[in-house]
Amino acid sequence: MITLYHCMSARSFRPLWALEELGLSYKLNMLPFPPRVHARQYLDINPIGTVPALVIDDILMTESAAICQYLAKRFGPTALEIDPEEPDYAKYLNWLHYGEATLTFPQTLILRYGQFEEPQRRLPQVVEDYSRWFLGRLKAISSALEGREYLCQNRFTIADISVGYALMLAEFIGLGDRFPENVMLYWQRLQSRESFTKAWLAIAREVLGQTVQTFLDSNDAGRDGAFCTIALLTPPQAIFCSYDFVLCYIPCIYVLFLC
Ligand SMILES: N[C@@H](CCC(=O)N[C@@H](CS)C(=O)NCC(=O)O)C(=O)O
Repeated sequence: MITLYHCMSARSFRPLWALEELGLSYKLNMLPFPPRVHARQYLDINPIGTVPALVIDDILMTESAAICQYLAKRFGPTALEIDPEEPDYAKYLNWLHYGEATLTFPQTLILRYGQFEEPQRRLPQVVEDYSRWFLGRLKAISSALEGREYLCQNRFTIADISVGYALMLAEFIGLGDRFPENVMLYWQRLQSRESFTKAWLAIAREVLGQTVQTFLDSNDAGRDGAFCTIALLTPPQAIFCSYDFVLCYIPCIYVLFLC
């Protein structure tokens, strides 16, 4: 049994997307953000209180890129990973970790000091500096994509999931219109995958199936913005989620939770 603990828009989207790519069955457990404040019992599962947490065969994993790597290896062989014998193996590992370590971390600073700190603790200079820092690091992605549809070996891999999540978060926080053109096209290509839509539908099912109270309780958006989301998918399935509201639209059904 695989259980994935996830908060809206958090890095746990990476393993969720990988689970859908691999066609595995899993239990998705949505938590209010931040769980260490709003779901104290979660600390019994993951003592550091972060998401993702993936529990499989009594093993706990808490790093989003490592979980993707584990799933691909354990449930492969799959084209989602690159073998050491393939020419792009080193690039693959590099992009897999670049997505988290280089592209996601600066965004947590942007969110924290731009939106979630008390107004008197906000630091516009940090927001500006780390926005530029992030956009500067995107240049490597832009170069890597020249003449390619995906980052390595001309096929979609979990390295694209890792970087794709960082692009999703960047779009949510308003940096999307500053992506280089080929990065934007790449991001659109990633979103058009069936697994991406299925991941969002899994979230929608879980949100619709659980008590609204969980979301009503979570009104502080945490410190790194995992609950701050505006996600728009191609109709007919679209989900808009935000700090202020969660709106899920599944064909012909609108549900509005006011938080
Ligand atoms: N490097 C970890 C970072 C995990 C992490 O910090 N997750 C954030 C959400 S995106 C979190 O759970 N924050 C809540 C907290 O710090 O209490 C990963 O890639 O999974």
